[in-house]
Parts: sequence; C-alpha cells; structure tokens
Amino acid sequence: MPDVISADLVVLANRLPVDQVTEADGSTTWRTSPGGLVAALEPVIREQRGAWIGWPGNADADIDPFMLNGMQLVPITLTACEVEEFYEGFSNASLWPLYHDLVAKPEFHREWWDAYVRVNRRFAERAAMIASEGATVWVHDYQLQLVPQMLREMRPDLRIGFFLHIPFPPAELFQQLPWRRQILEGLLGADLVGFQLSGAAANFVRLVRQRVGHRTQRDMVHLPDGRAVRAAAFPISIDTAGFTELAASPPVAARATEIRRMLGHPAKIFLGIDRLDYTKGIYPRLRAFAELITDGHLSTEDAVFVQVATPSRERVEQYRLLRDEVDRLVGRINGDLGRIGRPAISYLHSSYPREEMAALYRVADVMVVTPFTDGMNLVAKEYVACRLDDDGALVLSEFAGAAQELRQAWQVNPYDIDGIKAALLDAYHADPKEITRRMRAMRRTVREKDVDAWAARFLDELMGRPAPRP
Ligand code: GDG
Repeated sequence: MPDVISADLVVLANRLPVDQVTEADGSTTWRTSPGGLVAALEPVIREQRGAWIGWPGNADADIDPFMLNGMQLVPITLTACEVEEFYEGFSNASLWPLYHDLVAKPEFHREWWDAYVRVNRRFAERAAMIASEGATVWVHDYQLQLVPQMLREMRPDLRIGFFLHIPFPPAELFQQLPWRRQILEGLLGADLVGFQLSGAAANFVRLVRQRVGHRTQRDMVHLPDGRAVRAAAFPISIDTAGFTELAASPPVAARATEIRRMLGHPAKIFLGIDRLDYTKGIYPRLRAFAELITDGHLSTEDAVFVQVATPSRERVEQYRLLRDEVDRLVGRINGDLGRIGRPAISYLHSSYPREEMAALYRVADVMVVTPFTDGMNLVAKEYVACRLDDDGALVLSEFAGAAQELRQAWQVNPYDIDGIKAALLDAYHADPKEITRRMRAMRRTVREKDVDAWAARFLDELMGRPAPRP
C-alpha cells in the first residue's frame, strides 16, 4: 500500500468522515462530512498525527490513503457483494434490528456472517499495518465488533478501545444471534468497551459471564490470560458550541423567519428530524398529531408538523417498506385534514445542509423525538443547543439514551399514542415560564457535556488502562 504514515492514534469506523463531491469542472474532491464525531476527533487526530480508517461509501472504489485537514484517511475497499452482505445484510438487516429491540425482524444468513468476518479482518489488518508501536486504536460501532480481538492477536502492543453507538440488547435478545460468542469474544479484545448507557454495559458484562464464562466484577471482566477489560457508559454528545453559533448566525435567523412565513404563520410549529428508520417512531408521532386535529384539540391554523425524513439504507427491504408506510400515512392525513395551502404535515424526504437544520431547530416550537429505542439521539440535543432564547418544548421518548440526561423534556412512551397526544398537547399549551425552566436546565446539560468532553473522557480512560503486555 503506497504512502502510509504510521500513526499514534488510529480511529476505525465503517465510514470515512468524508464525502466525495463533484466540482463544477467535473473533477472530484473530498469534503469532511459534518458530523459531531468528526468535529470531536479531528483536532485530536491532527494533534497526534492520527489516521482514520473507513469505507469511502462507494462499492469497488480502490483509493490510496490521503491527507485531509491534518488527518490521514485510509480507505477500505468493499466489493459490491460485500456492501450487500456485510453492510446491508449482516450490519443493517441482522445486527441493527436485533440490537434495537426487534422493532423489525432480524434475518440471519451464514454468507452475510462470512462477509462480516472477512471485512472486519480487512479493517484489523489495515490498522495493524499503520498503528505505530504502542499506539492507541479506537474502533467504532456495530459494524466492526470483531476488530478488537483480531487486532489484538496481530498487535498485542496496542491499546484498543471500542465504542458502541447503538443500544446493546438484553441477554434474551442477544442470545438469538447464532454467532453470539464470537461477537462477545471480538469485543473482549478491547481494553475498554464503551456504551451509551450503563444498562448496556451491564448487559454486556452479564452476557460475558453467562456465555463465555469469564470472571466479572462490577464493570470489569477478568480474562484467563490476566488481562482485564472495562465496560462502562460514555454518553455521546454534540458540538454544542458549533450548533449554538450556527443557530445565532444572521443567515440562519433570517431563514428561520422565512420558514415560518412560508408555512403561513401557524401559531405553533412541530418538528421531527430523523433518518428514515423504523426505530425512530415516525409513524406514531404523526398519527398522534393527526388525531389531535381530528379530535378538535388542534386545527391546521394552530399547528403544522414539519417532518424531515433523511433517506437512509434505501436498498434494505425493511427501509423500503417503511418509506411506503410513511408516504401512505402522510398522504392520508393531508388528504383528510389539509386545506389549500394548509397541509397538516409538511413532509420532506430529503437531506439538508446543517444551516437548514439549524434554521428548522430555531423555528420549531415543539420538537418531537419518539424513537422506540435509540442509543442516544443527537437530534434532541441539537434542538436544545439551538434554542438561544431558552424557549421551545422537547417531547422525547423515554427509550432514547438522551432521556437519561434531558430529564426536563416531556417524556413519552412511543408505543402509547394517547400518551404522545397528551404530551404534545401539554407542550403546545405549556406556560412560557415552564418551558423556559425546562429548556434552561437542558441547555446547561448540553453545554457542560459536549462531544469534546465525551471524546476526552473516553480517550483518557483508555490511556489510563494498564499498558499492554506485548
Ligand atoms: C446513531 C445512533 C446515536 C439527520 N438528517 C440530516 C442530518 N442529520 C444528522 C442529525 C444528527 C444525525 O444526523 C443523526 O443522529 P442521531 O443520533 O439522531 O441518530 P442515528 O443516525 O441513528 O445515529 C444514535 C448516534 O449514532 C451517535 O452515537 O445518538 O442513537 O442510532 O446529527 O443532525 N444532518 C444534515 N442533514 C440532514 O438532512 N446535515
């Protein structure tokens, strides 16, 4: 492999933190994708001469490593068949539904598993090749759970951390996985295994005790070779200062005013922003809102619901079905309840720049986040960060990880449509003083606990683990 520079810090994630863009003259360049993870890790990686290993997003792309914004980016090639079996198959049609409480039914296929093992090994081999002696390696998420063990076998001198961005299921569900033991052993290759919530860490430790038979003590797993692995919670967050600054910028403020005008100045704007995913609970929230209109509690003059559903995993069957289901629901609601120029739901199946997201957060009086289950949910935190005047009501599923920190939200059970209706109405009619009291407390939380603090806490903890014994 040409021109790889050895690195003291190596991050592995399914995707590289960049998107390929085509310029006006037809040439292609790379642009950093605007996620919080990238914002948090970019300065650390730059400072430590670090590298990021990931898939560039196109099948069969064979791209040499390159530098961007002080990060060394190392693309991993996936064939079209691997995209189908490793990414769409095992990652998103086996693990994703299994880890999300069976909201959809997971499918298990042995050839998907074989591709998962093969691709995990490719990532591990690449990391083994570029990590410098004694380097720190941070592996991310459910697509790469076998990497820690594979990498430890190749390079016992490394410090290895793993962070799971999605929920870790209780034993009763995890046990369905035909390759449950391999996944647990894969994760145990790390020195530190991080989860969003302490309940997930406890699930993991319990499963390791039951299924692999290792001795455990509180949050520690003791392996027969004398190594100890710590499992703990590190709730992720957002680039709070970045979002607040963006929301405060004059173009975003002007755009927020324009959006309200274009929606016809309703008394209140409700907002949902999600990847179009069956875990996000889009259906029950739209039904709840529609029923409030049908029941006469709200009218289309009082309220409009703006729902942004960002296209996601469109080649996976369950996601196609979901899209049809939401399309039908929105069509029916608007057909039944809308009037000319006044739809009940303004539905946008599209992805937007960050500025537009910030303008939407600024203009929304009631933000509705109702996942059936969610590792954290950053959208809820982003909304809070953008509420510069300490106003705005957040209706939040109690099954989102964020509910443990954003306690002042109107919390709901997403399976209980009457409960969602009651919370929406309560948030709609809430006294401004009450709204401010709640929002102020939540703003303090996201200010104090931002994504930089999250990354620093994880890396400090990882560096503080006993030095590996090569
Ligand atoms: C996984 C876990 C965990 C969405 N649409 C657009 C857009 N977004 C951005 C949001 C937000 C992010 O995508 C979505 O993050 P979430 O946390 O809400 O959900 P997942 O994608 O499922 O993320 C989740 C997270 O990992 C981090 O650990 O919290 O539980 O499932 O940042 O703003 N951004 C732009 N345009 C869009 O149209 N620019």
